[in-house]
Amino acid sequence: MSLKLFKTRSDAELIIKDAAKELKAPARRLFGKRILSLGGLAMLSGCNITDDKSVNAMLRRVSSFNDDVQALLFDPNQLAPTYPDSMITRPFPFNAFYDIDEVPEVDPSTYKLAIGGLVKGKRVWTLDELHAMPQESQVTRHICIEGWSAIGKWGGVRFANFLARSGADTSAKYVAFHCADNYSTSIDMPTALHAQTLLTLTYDGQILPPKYGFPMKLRMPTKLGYKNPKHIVAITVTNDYPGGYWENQGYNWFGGS
Ligand SMILES: Nc1nc2c(c(=O)[nH]1)N[C@H]1C(S)=C(S)[C@@H](COP(=O)(O)O)O[C@H]1N2
Ligand SMILES: [Mo]
Repeated sequence: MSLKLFKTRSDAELIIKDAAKELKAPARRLFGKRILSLGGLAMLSGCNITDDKSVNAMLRRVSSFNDDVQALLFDPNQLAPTYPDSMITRPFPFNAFYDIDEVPEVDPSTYKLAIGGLVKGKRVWTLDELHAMPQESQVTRHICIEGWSAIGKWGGVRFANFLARSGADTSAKYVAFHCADNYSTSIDMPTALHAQTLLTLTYDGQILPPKYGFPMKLRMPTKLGYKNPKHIVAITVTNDYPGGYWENQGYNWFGGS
């Protein structure tokens, strides 16, 4: 089985277009209880999905699926596409489980990021400490299963570095996130350690604005939008399945793209 996902930009664009169409259909009808990402399907089937017909054929062919298989197929060395600054979507869309006028206001002077669970090192971080760590930025595509995608530029600390400095047990299964708006999600450790997984503090070169998740958003171009938590206040390293806000309502836990 080969991974031919997002081989070219036009592939990716078609996949996104098709994802918008297919994933609006009731998930139950297509796959039983779980919503699948088309990326996951492509990985499972080894299909090169380039048009509506092949996507539909693939959807028909793949009838069962689970997170373990998807996690197994995740290639930690596979990089998501990056784009030039000129392709950034302006304005970048806002999305949350509430309207934009309800975005939480986090006070930077009192804010602290807690990390707990299977960690032996530093457990509380201030924003200044995070800004003092090596920073990198990337221009990547954010894909929301509600049927839109957009290219944005995020900058911050490589999450693998942050976990190392926190003394996290990287043999643990999960990393869970709790957010200032009570949102939550969780990811597998290989994704947490992926080179493009960033604990971002900036958007387009500026401090992350409230609507995009101030003070921080975990940005993973290998994951669908709902797996990318904004306004993170607490991180837990654990072997107990943590679930998440949308995951507990039936969204696919792996949520890869
Ligand atoms: N804290 C928090 N994080 C969240 C969400 C949310 O409602 N609350 N929504 C998720 C979803 S579904 C998407 S598509 C993206 C939207 O991020 P954006 O507003 O930067 O576009 O945030 C994700 N992270
Ligand atoms: Mo989303």
